[in-house]
Amino acid sequence: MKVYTHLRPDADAILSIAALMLLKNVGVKEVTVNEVTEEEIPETLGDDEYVVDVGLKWDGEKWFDHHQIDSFEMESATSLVLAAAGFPRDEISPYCAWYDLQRITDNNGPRLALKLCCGIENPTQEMVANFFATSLISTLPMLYEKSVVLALEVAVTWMKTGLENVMKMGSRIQELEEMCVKHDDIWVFPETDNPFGMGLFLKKNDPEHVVKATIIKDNRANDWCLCRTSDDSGVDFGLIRGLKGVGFVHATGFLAKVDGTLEEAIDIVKQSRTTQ
Ligand SMILES: [Mn+2]
Repeated sequence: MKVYTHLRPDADAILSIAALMLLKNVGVKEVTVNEVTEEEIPETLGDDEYVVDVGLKWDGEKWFDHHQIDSFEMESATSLVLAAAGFPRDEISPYCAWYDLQRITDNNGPRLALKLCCGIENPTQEMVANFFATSLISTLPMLYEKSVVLALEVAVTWMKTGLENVMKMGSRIQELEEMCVKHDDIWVFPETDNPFGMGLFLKKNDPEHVVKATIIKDNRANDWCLCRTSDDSGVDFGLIRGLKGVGFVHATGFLAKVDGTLEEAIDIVKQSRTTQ
């Protein structure tokens, strides 16, 4: 694989090449990175040739530059490569910590990226966030100065875990969609005891925040696990503490475990409403 990118590649250039490598299953030894000016980019590309983060073109196949896109969405070459492979931003952001940080850093600098992505509230968070941003914007290019192979290896490793989760997420959300039984604003998933993917499932399927609570099977001693969808969903399981069939109730009232039939579990959620 041969990739053309701009001179002195930054984190976006390196990460977009890493994304291409992962998606095309190409190892570091099989990649040649050509640093070029706009004028030096060939007009036509061979079978296994790509242009990232330079070139002012985006065709979703071979050309992945974002500098010509006038958008508040703040695309990056990396996000264009990943989007072309079917990883839209909404699906990537929650599972790849580096994704939004990198994208906004590339467009607006690390200061705004940290503010938007990390919601810094205390010095410890700021320290962690700074470390992360610094490693994004400088470590990858610094590594690159020493060795393109090393920089790409770091980038691929970094990206892999996140994308693996995103990949699992697609089929998981489909599973949840298939098993979801809606009882007005209480949604039940009678065939699973695993909350994996529930957050994104609700984000996609309940954009208006109609759902107050979910019920899945319990993975331990009780029959059902009840969970409110947000702190202000109007449900407080603290209200049903001590009732017949009610086992564990979390101190903050967001989670409860109950015994009995599904109908009884639904009834218990109804009794947990803070506004009747
Ligand atoms: Mn870029």
